[in-house]
Amino acid sequence: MIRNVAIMGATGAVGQELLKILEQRNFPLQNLKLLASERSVGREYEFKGEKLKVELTCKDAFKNVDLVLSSAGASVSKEFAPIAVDAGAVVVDNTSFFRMDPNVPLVVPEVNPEDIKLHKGIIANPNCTTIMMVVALKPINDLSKITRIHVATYQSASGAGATGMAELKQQYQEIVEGKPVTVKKFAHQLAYNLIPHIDVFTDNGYTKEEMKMFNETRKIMHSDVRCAATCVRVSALRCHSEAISFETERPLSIEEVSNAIKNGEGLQLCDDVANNVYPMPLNLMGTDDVYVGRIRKDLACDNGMNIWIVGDQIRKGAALNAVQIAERL
Ligand code: A2P
Ligand code: 11C
Repeated sequence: MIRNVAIMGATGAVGQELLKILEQRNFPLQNLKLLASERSVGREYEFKGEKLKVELTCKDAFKNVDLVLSSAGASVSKEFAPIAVDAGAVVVDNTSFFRMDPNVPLVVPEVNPEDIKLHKGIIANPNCTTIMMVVALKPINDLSKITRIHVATYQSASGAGATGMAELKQQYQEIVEGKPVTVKKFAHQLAYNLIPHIDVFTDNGYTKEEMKMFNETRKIMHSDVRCAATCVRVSALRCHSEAISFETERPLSIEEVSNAIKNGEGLQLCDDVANNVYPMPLNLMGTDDVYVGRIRKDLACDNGMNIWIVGDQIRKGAALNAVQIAERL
């Protein structure tokens, strides 16, 4: 029985969304604890009309906590998730640290909810771009096995957290005021730009973000599908977008794919090009589903289709997915 819940990283972009979602979905909890670094201790946030003070993330913070929703970065999870589990809590972890650990289930409730029960204290929440992609591909894979995926992502500043969004806003302000542009969080100026570089580069020339899409997709879908990704940071503020090309074992029609999306869990079909209707980040901030449009045959590949998806990655790509896992616990 979950009574006492802690949000680790409560002051961050995902932490703040967790607070909202727990309230919006009336998550059945008795006590909520907000944890962050010493920088934020004492800061107050409202939850269900009550003011809660941020406390320090430390060893003793997890006494009597039943559930930890954690989003404070990989090194914080590495240190504190095992401590929380030893104290008796289940940890739903938003960071990349435990995702590929064979003892840790990696879960998207629309795709592999059955894996939740395999947990030994920690359940990992996948990377946002992977979550959105597998939610969209699940009902298509049920029609015919997907054998190959090429994806290009268009990831907003919010993927880099609250400080990423603040930096993008500051850069536009500085440009308007004719001041030198501050670049701290991203490798280059993001305003007016695209940066084909998210997370660090690995030995094969792909970034870690791109390899997350390869490895996490296989683990979640229980599939040997291969996914080649190019992950790009764009100057949208919030909501990630993805251009996905996939190949299936048998050819699918546009109608079959559209119907699968229309009836799929956590999905909205948004595909009416005659009226310029397709998903866009600007319209979808704060929404819960993954929106799918531009469904068409791949002209360069037999059995191939192309789709365009957009989702609010702070919600479905992170906080909402974590709360949905907790609800199923
Ligand atoms: P704080 O605000 O006190 O720095 P985001 O991903 O939006 O940048 O948010 C990161 C979250 O992780 C924030 O809540 C941040 O708290 C928290 N955090 C960062 N470093 C630590 C740390 N060393 N110990 C605990 N919490 C941390
Ligand atoms: C981004 N996807 O958009 C990243 C943020 O592995 O949880 C989340 C990184 C992760 O920058």
